[in-house]
Amino acid sequence: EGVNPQEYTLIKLRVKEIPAEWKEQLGDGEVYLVAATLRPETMYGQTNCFVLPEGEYGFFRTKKGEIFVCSQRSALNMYYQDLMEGDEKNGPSGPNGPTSLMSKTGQDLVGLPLDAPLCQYETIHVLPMFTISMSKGTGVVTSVPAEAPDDYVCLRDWKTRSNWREQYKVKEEWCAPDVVDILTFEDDNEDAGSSDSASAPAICEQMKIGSHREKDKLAAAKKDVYQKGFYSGIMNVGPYKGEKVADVKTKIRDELIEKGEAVAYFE
Ligand code: A2H
Repeated sequence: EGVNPQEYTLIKLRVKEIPAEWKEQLGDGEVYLVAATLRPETMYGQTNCFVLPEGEYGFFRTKKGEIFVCSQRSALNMYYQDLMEGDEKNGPSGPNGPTSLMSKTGQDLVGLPLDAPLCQYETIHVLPMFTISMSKGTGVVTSVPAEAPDDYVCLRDWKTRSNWREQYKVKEEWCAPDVVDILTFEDDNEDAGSSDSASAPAICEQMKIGSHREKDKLAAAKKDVYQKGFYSGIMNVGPYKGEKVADVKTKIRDELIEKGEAVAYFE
């Protein structure tokens, strides 16, 4: 952890149907998987959500009475950032931190139906991603395949690999959403057919990335897509259609937070 904290936006993905056997331990309150992102302006392009199958996820009560699903480590950060309920007793070693109502593995979360803010799909589902780090963000990643190479290749893996689907109990319909093209680019010209030449799918196909486990290739693709998206991207959906990403990114983040659909989070 460096000297300068990184600010993320936590996107609240509401669980639309809570398994009956969880309800007793959870009690009242909406349950949200919370995904850390650096690109809140891309949330129009969400197609699914990712968790680490062997990762451990806690269910933590927030100060507003909601339940956040995330890593223990991020819940402790949220506690210090005054977002979480916790054990108020201050022992000699300080507060004991947030208490988890329940704990599940990522695999247990696979398939949950979610309602995601700004998303063009009414319901999206939780899928596994093998490259998630439990020591970054919340351990939950929301998937925007148009702009994030990892997300594009991982979703493509689940769409195309029936043996993986079988092994991880992933239903084909959960991987069905198509990429939503949320940005266009200043240097696009229609007849050249280059409208998505800067997007993650085009770059991943060009680089022949074979699966989402190819970390080095994905790191290179990511750099490329991010720079183009931020510096020459123009919104192609939503109320800011036609405006530059650089001009609306903060506005879109602030509106999500104001509506209670996201929170600021530092680490
Ligand atoms: B980003 P940085 Cl559209 N493990 O959000 C792996 N990846 C994680 C993670 C974890 N524990 N937590 C967050 N992330 C992802 C959107 C997005 C992101 C777009 C384009 C690029 C992009 C939609 N996914 O990130 O290491 C999240 O994906 C490119 C780096 O802190 C988060 O933002 O820089 C980003 O990585 C944070 O990565």
